[in-house]
Amino acid sequence: MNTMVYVALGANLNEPVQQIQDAVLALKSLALDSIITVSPLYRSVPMGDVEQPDYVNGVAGFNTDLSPIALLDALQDIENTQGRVREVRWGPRTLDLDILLYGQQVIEEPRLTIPHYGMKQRSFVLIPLADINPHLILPCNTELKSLITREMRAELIQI
Ligand code: PH2
Ligand code: MG
Ligand code: MG
Repeated sequence: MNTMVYVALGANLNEPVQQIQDAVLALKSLALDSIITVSPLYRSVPMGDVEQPDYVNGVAGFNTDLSPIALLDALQDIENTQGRVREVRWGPRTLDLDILLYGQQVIEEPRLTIPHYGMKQRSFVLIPLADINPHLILPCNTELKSLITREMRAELIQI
């Protein structure tokens, strides 16, 4: 069965824009007919208390026949291939690929929480997600656009 999924893209080390572009190519291999939609990329100030470089963030959407866990494994493979080292929680990284939405499914498993637990508060997720699907309704029945504030828009700089 094919399901529309949305994946958050983040990077803030080793040429982040290039990291995201490489990740997009790798994601194509997971997508039905290699078709993926990628939002504009944004520069964003790091969220959290760790001192680190600014992030490049975006969102990709595609149809896939991978199960949620198989998708998670595939995303972690791509992160590892691009030199991700798991050190500090919320620390700097060459590449972060987070599953935001898997169709309209709600999943609460030890390895996987979908929708992504922080997405409703994060400008660098909501805005690029709305760029590629302005009419999206979240599984909780909230309209995506209604979560985006003026302050959030002011936080991001489109690259
Ligand atoms: N990801 C984090 C921690 N902080 N800040 C920004 N701006 N963008 C991110 O993608 C991000 C973050 C952990 O995943
Ligand atoms: Mg992650
Ligand atoms: Mg993350």
